[in-house]
Amino acid sequence: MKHTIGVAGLAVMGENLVLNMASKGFSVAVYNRTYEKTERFLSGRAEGKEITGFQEIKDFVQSLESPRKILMMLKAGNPVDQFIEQLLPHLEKGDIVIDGGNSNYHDTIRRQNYLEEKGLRFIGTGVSGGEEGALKGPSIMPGGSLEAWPFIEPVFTAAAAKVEDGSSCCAWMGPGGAGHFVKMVHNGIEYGDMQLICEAYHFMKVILQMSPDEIHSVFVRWNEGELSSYLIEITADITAYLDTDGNPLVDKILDAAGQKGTGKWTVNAALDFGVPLSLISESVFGRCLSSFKDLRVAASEQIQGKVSAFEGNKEEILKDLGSALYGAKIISYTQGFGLLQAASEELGWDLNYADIARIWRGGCIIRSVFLDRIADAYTKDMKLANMLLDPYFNTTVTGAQASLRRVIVAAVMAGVPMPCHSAGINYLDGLRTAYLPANLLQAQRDYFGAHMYERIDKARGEWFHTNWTGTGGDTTSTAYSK
Ligand code: NBP
Repeated sequence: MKHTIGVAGLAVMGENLVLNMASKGFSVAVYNRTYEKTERFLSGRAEGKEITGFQEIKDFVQSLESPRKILMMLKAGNPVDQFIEQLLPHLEKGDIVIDGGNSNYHDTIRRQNYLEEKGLRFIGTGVSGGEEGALKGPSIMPGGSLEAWPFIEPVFTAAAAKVEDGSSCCAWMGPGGAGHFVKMVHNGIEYGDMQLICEAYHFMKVILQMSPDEIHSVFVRWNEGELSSYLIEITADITAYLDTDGNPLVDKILDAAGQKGTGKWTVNAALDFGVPLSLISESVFGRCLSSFKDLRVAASEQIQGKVSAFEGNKEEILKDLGSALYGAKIISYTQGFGLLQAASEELGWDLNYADIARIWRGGCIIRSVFLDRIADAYTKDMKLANMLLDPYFNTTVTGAQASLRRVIVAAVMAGVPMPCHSAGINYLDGLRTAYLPANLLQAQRDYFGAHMYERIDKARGEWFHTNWTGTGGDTTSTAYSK
């Protein structure tokens, strides 16, 4: 009997996805570069299940039903290219190679073209949910060769998380790198959500000087309302977790954040597509700044600044903090979906934003009740120019504005950084401002570089140059709008 699907790469994600697919009734062939890991898996967690291991790539490939479906769960980057080369001699036309790792979408576009030239089909898919998601049901975001999708769909939709209405957290994203791009933006949004939560925690701990128990209770309460989400839930758990000496473990963890790169890619993409992604960018830079621990310790001793406790009404500012967090979260998702929109339009992906919000409701790290609101907004208006123009988000952000301002003012006065909340209000104020001082900026550009400007009393697209000093010539530069 041939196997339905083959999985290459038996680290934490691969192993758990294999067990997940086997539990849904699919027979799975497995391969890992280091064979001892395959043996350990077969005699351990895979024992007694419809899972067969292979030491040779050739045997692994030949054990699969046609067209062959091979899911790579490998370290992103060169290992994926190397493994594709090792697979190629054993594949036949029509076979389907799937990359389920966190690959860069540019690599995915390149790999799809490369494999399609050889008559093969390629899918680049985002898989989110970490170890537990992979085992119990992740959110799956496939894209690439559309003709391959019907062969993969039954396995992926069965393995993906299911939400309350029974729908699967897996949907076809689009051609080329669409799946990995959506996963990348998911991770960027995750960075933003995490930093926003950390800023709220910092505010409670340092400005309001709340005890670990009090902070824990706030996260528990937040998880029962509109902020309810996996990340708030785990934060509640983390803040209650005690070390062996009975003190909160979180207080003993070094404040230097790590990162694997998908946040940085998201920010790079925002720059490439020319869309503001300031909140998520601040979350990436926040991790960078945190990692300069020694420098910060030295600077904390050398640069004087105010860090003081809050003197106003604690109950009220705590209520503001919850509203501010929700408002800033809405702004972060607005920017994230703005990036998806820009990429989709420029690369012709035709992304379905409502589907994206729906498949993020379960399985993945950013899962939350709030995503239903985004799905509703884009279902009502697929061409929504900006999420904040949707009536629900408009009303909610307008309602949260005052809280967001009060919280940021309190943080600035206390000398405690809230870069993501601040980026949020600045974006909002920029967006809802019909006039920005770019008139002066255009004048400066024209002054030193003859870059020309448009005038408010003339039609758009008509360009003017002024000889500001009287000594310049008439030659102008090209007008750039991005
Ligand atoms: P890792 O990212 O740690 O990758 C380890 C796997 O890659 C092992 O099976 C290893 O084989 C294999 N590998 C390497 Br390294 N170089 C190879 C090569 N040249 N040829 C063949 N195989 C090679 O595993 P992971 O944490 O399970 O993640 C898998 C993918 O899923 C990654 O792209 C990751 O970014 C993504 N992802 C991870 C998570 C998570 O929470 N961990 C969540 C979502 C997505 P070996 O055993 O022989 O060394």
